[in-house]
Amino acid sequence: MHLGQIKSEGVILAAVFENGLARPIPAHNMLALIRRAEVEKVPLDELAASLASRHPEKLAPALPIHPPEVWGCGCTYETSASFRDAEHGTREGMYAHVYREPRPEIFFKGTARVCVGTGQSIGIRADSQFTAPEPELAVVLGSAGNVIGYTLANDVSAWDIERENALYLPQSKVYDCCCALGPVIVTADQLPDPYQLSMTCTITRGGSTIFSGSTSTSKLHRRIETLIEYLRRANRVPLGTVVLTGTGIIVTAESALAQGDVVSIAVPEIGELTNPAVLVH
Ligand code: DO4
Ligand code: MG
Repeated sequence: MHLGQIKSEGVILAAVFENGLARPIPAHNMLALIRRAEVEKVPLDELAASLASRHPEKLAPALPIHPPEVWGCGCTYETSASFRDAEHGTREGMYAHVYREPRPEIFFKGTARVCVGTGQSIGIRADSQFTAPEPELAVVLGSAGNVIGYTLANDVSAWDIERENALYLPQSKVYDCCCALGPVIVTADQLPDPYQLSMTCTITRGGSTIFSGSTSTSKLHRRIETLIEYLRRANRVPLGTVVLTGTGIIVTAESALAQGDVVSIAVPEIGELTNPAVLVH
């Protein structure tokens, strides 16, 4: 099932998405729906099907969940580790080390405050000259760290700030509109093999494609359950937490995001996450 949220008369509601239409779920946002499914011990898709309106409407998907916490995993694809090491001449090997070691890189990416849904603007820090999209598969967690579903994420990052000094990582990663999620959440039962997904990313500027890249989640160097297990060590993240599993697509410096660029990330089984970029101050 494809679940998400819509905005109706200023109110965010969970919804079931089918054939390009939405069936809103009255009186529940996505967090409330997931919480209720846990409390009542019913499968999320069954609960959603029983509560959803019988009248499909043409409504645009909003941010699919307002996550209490978003965490990012890094250097989970060889391309990301080797690119970052090449960038850091003086700290050669730091990223390759993390790529190889059992403990993954996990960083705090923010809360719902910094998240946007498809169609909404992602941010370019005004003090960054090289901000890049990081297209990633993301998972939504239940209260026991179980995977409820999958969505797409853009871990928008100020790479020049990260490159200047590793201690600046939080500033490169966390700022207004730094995380796009969506368009929908595909429930876990509907995506039995998250390691066989083809992902593409394009950046268009003034209608022309200036970057196009692709990867497959078969190149993800970690098991998703391992990432979750490390995240939850001594850190019981709340229901609805979103975990970004890392980028396998690295954009070129010539394609550094500029105001007005449009980034599209697509996985056929999940949909397309499309966001224009704006400067944030
Ligand atoms: O430390 C760098 C962050 C890495 C990252 O976000 C990624 O590989 O996706
Ligand atoms: Mg990333």
